[in-house]
Amino acid sequence: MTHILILGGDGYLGWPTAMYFSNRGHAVTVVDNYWRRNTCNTQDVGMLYPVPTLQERAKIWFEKTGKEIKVVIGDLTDPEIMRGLFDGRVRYDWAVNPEFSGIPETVVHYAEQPSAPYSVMNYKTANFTLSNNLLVTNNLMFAVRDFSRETHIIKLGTMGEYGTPNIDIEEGWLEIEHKGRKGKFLFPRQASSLYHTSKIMDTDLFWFGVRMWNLRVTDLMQGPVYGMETEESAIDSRLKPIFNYDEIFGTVVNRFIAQAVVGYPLTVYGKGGQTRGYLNIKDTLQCVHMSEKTPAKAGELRIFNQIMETFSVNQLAELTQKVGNGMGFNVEIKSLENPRKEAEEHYYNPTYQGLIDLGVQPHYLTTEVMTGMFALVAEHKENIRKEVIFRGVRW
Ligand code: USQ
Repeated sequence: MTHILILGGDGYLGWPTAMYFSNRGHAVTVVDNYWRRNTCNTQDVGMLYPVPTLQERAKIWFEKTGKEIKVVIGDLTDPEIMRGLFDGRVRYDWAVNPEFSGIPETVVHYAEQPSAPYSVMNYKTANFTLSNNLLVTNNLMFAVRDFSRETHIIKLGTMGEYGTPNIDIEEGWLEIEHKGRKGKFLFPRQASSLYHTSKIMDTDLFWFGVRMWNLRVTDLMQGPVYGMETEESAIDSRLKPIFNYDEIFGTVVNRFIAQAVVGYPLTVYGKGGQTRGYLNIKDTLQCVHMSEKTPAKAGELRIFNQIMETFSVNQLAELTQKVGNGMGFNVEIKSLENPRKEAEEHYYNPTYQGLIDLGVQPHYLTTEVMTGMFALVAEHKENIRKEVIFRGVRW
């Protein structure tokens, strides 16, 4: 049994990851400051269904499975809170056994402001995004440097770090030949929001830590995730992850399904040729698990592109319409003037073989998978507030 520390354990991906590892026999500690929940309230964007607090969810998980997930509520931009997770000063806000679980063998770092629109709303949200994301990352890097250099850091990056270049996207690195000499460098990055820029800066911080102190880091360049159902959430409906369908925190597939269910025309931004790599939430868990099972070496910054297939926004809208209409919803598609600054028609050819080679078995976005998502979202139809679906945060 190894100890896995999950930073950002209350979020869309953090809580399902905690249950996934706990279910497989690991000791798990989750940390969160409830920023995402609180900001859903301050921004007045509803979630699809209410989600119990982290302490309540850990308690339900223990009652249903007999397995303990320790909970810490705290702000990881405070270095003492981060360091307490490694040196034993931590105080658990919920635990069956409040003794220190010991230094984690693996840290999964999700504790970031994850919304591109939020990051460019105004100078305050931009400042928050940059300071939160970089401070948490730097505090983690120094805690591992000072207390436990063997700990494997799994960090969630984003495919958006690469932008949409006119060349094939490699997994993190690029061999360059320049004036007759060769070298390997981080693939050129060019983000299209300050959130995505903060992720580039995280990568640079860890690349520094790997070179200076031989840290072990896996950086997962993830695409937009969809879905809400995992093996563990099926145990009790109160264990489902936070699910947003609003413009700030909702990702496009989840949004389109919620829109279709309430008869809101699907909000295709601009020409709809924007192509991205997507994955099912179940595959996020597999990818993190496979990365944990085969850690990066000391002094290695290992980068994987964490996507399973690519779609344009138009293809996603057409699939949503086809599935929705087949289920008796009347799904319309409406192109809106794009509030974002991004290429609407572009070349996109990323490599994404590394995680498959580690053993990940993809779940694709088939008609059946989308039908299942429609059914789950439709159960909460009465909670969907049309006025939060689009408000036009402009870049
Ligand atoms: N889009 C629409 N209509 C909508 C919402 C989005 O056309 O109603 C378009 C966007 O313009 C964009 C694409 O769909 O071209 C994806 O947008 P998104 O909101 O699903 O994803 P994004 O803002 O890029 O961010 C999300 C997550 C972020 C993660 C990222 C991966 O919020 O945490 O890092 O996906 S990636 O997109 O590959 O950078």
